[in-house]
Amino acid sequence: MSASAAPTAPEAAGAAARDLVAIAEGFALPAPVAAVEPLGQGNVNDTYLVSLRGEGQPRFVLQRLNTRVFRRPELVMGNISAVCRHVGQRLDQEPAQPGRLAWQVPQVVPARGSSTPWLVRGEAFWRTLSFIEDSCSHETITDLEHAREIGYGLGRFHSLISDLPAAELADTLEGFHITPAYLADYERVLAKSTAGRSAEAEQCIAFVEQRQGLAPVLEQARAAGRLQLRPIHGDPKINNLLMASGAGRGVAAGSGNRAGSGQAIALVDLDTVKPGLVHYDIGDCLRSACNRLGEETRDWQAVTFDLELAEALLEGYLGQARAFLTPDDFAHIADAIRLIPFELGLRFLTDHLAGDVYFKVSHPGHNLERALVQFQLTRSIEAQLPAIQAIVERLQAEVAP
Ligand code: GN1
Ligand code: MG
Repeated sequence: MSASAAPTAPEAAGAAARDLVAIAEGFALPAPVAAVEPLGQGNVNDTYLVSLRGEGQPRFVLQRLNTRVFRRPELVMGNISAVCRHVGQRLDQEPAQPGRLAWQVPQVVPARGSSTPWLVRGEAFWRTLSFIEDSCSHETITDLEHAREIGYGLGRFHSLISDLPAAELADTLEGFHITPAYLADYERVLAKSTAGRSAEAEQCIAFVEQRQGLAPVLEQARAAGRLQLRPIHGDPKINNLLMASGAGRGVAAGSGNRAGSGQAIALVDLDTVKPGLVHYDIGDCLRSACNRLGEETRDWQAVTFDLELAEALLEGYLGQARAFLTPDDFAHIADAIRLIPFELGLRFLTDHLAGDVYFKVSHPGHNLERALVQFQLTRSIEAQLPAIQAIVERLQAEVAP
């Protein structure tokens, strides 16, 4: 192709937008597609919001699954369908929770003229889910009430899937949240990365070195039979919890809150739903919500773990989850709160050293900055570990099952 025949940036963008519309049209949507726009801040998949022509049409979420990460995407879809079906049945059977908006589950959309809910175009694997309207999500926590709702949302989700046998879900991401496996990966990558490393990278390497012994704490408890595999979300970070925006639909009787605004109503991004330990979810939710600066801050030195937010979040969580947690589960919550930010920092650091091959980055050094944030958060958690343990023990005694 001659240089003059190469598409200009706007032409290429226009063609890409038309391609996206054509892909969205490949799903059994109730009306023609009007627009497809980027949605959210995912680090792994590409996500778009699909709007349809005509007034009052629902919107949809179109996603291209990253098949370098999710190597068996059809199994991911199987897990999502199983969980959505199960939660749907549970919701149909249970009475409404007084004062609460109905909990919502995204619906999987079938491909047009196909029995499967996905489309393969070249190398790309696409799927579409319903969009939860009248909701919003946040990158950082707003206040204590928000923290309590985030905890409620995770507890509600866990409680709704607590009677789904883990064996009914496929292991779609082997090694996900298995900290010793991430440590082994890191060591392999580190051994190969000899090129000049920044002072910050060296600081992170030293941080990991001092905490090697921490890595197996949850896996050892699992191997010893103290913790069991259950269905989990896998990625319940703050922006995956949708809060009612108060824009419509009303609220169940008994609420003092007119539109139920701010209530957690859904936990989305279900790609990582699979068997795991609820502790991975608890740790991930707290590391994400109790860092007021958010995981993308560049001001990593200022990062702290906010104990007050943690207490509110755990209170919200245990109000829903208390009934199915065992004493051994409680005994490992503080470990999980410390471990999961360490693990995520390790994953970011490994990716930085490997040349940014897993997480999307917006600039060189992005993964290193993210690692610094998670390690600073881990430091702050370590300094407050006795207080965290005391909160867990108090709530274990106080929150009635
Ligand atoms: C990734 O792509 P996203 O933002 O949903 C990652 C999570 C991390 C998170 C950190 C499959 O999730 O484990 O906690 O980034 N997902 C996968 O922001 O690795
Ligand atoms: Mg995710």
